[in-house]
Amino acid sequence: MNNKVTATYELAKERYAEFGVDTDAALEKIATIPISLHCWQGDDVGGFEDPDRGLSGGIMATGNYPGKARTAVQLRQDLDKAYSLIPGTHRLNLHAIYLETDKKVPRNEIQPKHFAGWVDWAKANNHGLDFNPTCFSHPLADDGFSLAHADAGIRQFWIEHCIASREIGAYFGKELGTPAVTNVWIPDGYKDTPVDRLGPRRRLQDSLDKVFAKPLDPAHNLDAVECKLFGIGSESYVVGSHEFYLGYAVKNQTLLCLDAGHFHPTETIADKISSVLLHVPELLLHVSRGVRWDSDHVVTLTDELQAIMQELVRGNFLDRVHIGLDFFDASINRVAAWTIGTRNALRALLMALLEPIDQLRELENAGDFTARLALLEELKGLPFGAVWDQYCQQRNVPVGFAFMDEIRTYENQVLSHRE
Ligand code: RNT
Ligand code: ZN
Repeated sequence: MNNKVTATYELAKERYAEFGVDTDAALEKIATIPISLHCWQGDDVGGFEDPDRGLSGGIMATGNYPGKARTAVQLRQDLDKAYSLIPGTHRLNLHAIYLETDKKVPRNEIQPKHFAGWVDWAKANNHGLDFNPTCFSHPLADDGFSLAHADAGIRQFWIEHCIASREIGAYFGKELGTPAVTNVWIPDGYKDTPVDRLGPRRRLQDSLDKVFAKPLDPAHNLDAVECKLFGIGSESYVVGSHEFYLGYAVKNQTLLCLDAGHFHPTETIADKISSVLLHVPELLLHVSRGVRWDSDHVVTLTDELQAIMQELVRGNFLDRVHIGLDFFDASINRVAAWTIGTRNALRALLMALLEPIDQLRELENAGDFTARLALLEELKGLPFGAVWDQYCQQRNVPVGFAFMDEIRTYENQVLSHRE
């Protein structure tokens, strides 16, 4: 135990108390909120289905930092390292291409047994699991279409893959006692201006209706759909746009997935949360960071990230929002990328939990917008870092930059020996 951390925390606690904020209560609360780490940061969205197959579908991991995981055992080892550097107990979000098999299994034939290794690991480590069908990086999606494909046979293949994926989600939920969110994202779209924008959307709607036809117990599986504005090679038209999926989710009462990198560069998802939650039961977030054409940079502690977390806390939405991450950077240590991005998501969440929300609301309701502005700005100067350090110390994970020592040791002892 580092006494300086404790002493600094005690002083910080007093400063927050002056604003009526209970820092101990905030630390208790944050410990109950899981973040779903995305498995695909660990191997540049490669998966184990076909090691030689490149990534396609309008997303791209750039960089060739050494030491990426090539097997499920390595990926779990890397994840264990990352979780050991992140305070709290968190989930894992798997993609279908992360199956474990001896011989090649077609995507429309994947089964729970192909993910049993993940379930054993999740049970042993207290992780909930989430899931995603993989409708990209596959010969039958190489022309840029999957569930909205013009060919009925190809559509059927992807429908079957998505149905099989929901069953795997339900298996996770049943085995682990916490529902899996199974999120459908498809790459479908056109590089250049189409003349028929309606046809592919009709086909997607029809495919999704087939995918979701069988009701599954929400205690085991929750369905989500993810919209996007554009991808690489689908710059002019994406079938599953925001309006498409918002409408679909409202009509069918599925979850909507909002990915922070999937909107116009000046458009943020924070403002969408309260609107959408009036019309759908729950939300999935893909916390990410868009940079120019890329929607998947490592999450940093930006104003946008803080605005998202503030909305979740201020609106009392934490019970209805599943927080997932979505970024992939192959140019830096991948375990560090997970650690930095997740710690930032948690830091922003803790900041939001440390707001004197009742006082801010009173000022707003009284029409005192001057004091509302003044208080919001004052809060930015409070000793947040001392509370965060205390949280890390409480949870036995490295305090502050010390986590980089562990990353470097792991790189020397494990990652640098991989080929
Ligand atoms: C792509 C979507 C999607 C993927 C993952 C790998 O733009 O954000 O969520 O990143 O399914
Ligand atoms: Zn996403």
